[in-house]
Amino acid sequence: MSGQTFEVFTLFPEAVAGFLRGGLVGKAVARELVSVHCTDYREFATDRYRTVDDAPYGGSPGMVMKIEPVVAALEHVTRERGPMHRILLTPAGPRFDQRVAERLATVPRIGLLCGRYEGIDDRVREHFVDECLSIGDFVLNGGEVAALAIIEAVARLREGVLGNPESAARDSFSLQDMSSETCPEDHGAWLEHPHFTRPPDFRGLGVPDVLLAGAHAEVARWRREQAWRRTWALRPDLRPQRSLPAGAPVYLVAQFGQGEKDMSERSALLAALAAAASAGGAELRVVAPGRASDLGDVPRAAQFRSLKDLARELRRRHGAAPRLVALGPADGLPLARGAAPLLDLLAASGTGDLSAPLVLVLACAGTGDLARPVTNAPGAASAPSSTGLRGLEAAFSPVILQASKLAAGLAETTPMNDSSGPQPVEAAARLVADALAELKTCRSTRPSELRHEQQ
Ligand code: 6GU
Repeated sequence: MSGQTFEVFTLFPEAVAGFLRGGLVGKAVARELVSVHCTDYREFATDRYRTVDDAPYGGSPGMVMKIEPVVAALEHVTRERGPMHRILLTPAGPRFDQRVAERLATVPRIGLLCGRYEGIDDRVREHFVDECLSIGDFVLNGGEVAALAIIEAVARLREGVLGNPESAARDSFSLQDMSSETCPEDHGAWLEHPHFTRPPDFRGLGVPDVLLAGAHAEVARWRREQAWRRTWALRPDLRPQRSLPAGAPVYLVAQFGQGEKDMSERSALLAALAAAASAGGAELRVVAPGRASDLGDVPRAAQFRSLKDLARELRRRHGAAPRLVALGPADGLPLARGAAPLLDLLAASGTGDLSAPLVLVLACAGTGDLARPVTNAPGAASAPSSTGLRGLEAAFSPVILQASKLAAGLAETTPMNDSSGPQPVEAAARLVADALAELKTCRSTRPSELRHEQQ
């Protein structure tokens, strides 16, 4: 890859050039990986006073940069050093971000036009540039700081500019695979995990043990989880939009224990879940050991005596091991809101195959709430053996065990929490309905994933 050139157009060429002499960009310039030219608009002003601004037509406070010196500067540089991709820096442009930096890193010659005053005569934007960019929702006195930010962000992505090319790939906002190579279409931007270095103790402030122990796989898992937590807590807007493949079957399972259960409560719950399932494109199944008579309108074919029986049936029907996810405020594991954390969990748990049947299990052994958890988290052993998850590894994909472990670890992350304790049936049904509806939208709006559809 040969060098990349930035042509900066500005009224303050010295300030811009001065900054770029320092740091990694300065080194990259010295090594001819990157070159930067600064061109002063003022040199292209033609009157005696070298005027580059004028009062706005229509009247308003402030001055506007004149079109002639700007276009003269552009044309001069184009003649001297060749054409370039022209970018106008303006707070009214689309937002510059890491995706844009990655795109610009592939462009050999980039022109950055800095405005001052109230901006540049708009005919420049309309007829003389290829795109506009802003670096954020705030107003600077001119585009110079924005140009510097863009040069630094773009240049560091060029081969050889950073000492260690891997660090660019691991930065916050870069495309990272949270599912560790198992789910290639599932890239997204995540905030980077935190870093620590010596000393291991500073005024009593320690470093996470897992990093000191240095077991590679454990460190990698911890970092993924940290990136996941941080992104959810600080910038949930950044996380990738995951989706289930269009044809992926989803089952909603109401699981009743052997304990006494108010009949009207039970049928109200079943009705609510049936509505949630059908609205969300899922099929309802019921697991209830030996109480078929209580299950009202639920067809026999949808009733199972145990999760194991259900798993066997689903494997027969779909030819793939179903993945089981327990939903419920279990052992400090709160209800996840919406489909997003669920999908993250599945992806992060290491399954590449999001098209396997997904089984969402609601535990409803109590009366009127979901206090009775179904979970693989420690403590799950207390669930009745016929309906709990023990011994189910053979029937369900082992992925689930990992997913649940991860869920337990991630449960504190604010945005996915509902810490209000056991949910009344209606609230739980509503949460499930929301999650299913979201899953359904994901599935129907992502045609690129149709190839995963089951045959
Ligand atoms: Cl590109 N220019 C100016 N003047 N202000 C900004 C900006 C650019 N991006 C954010 N604020």
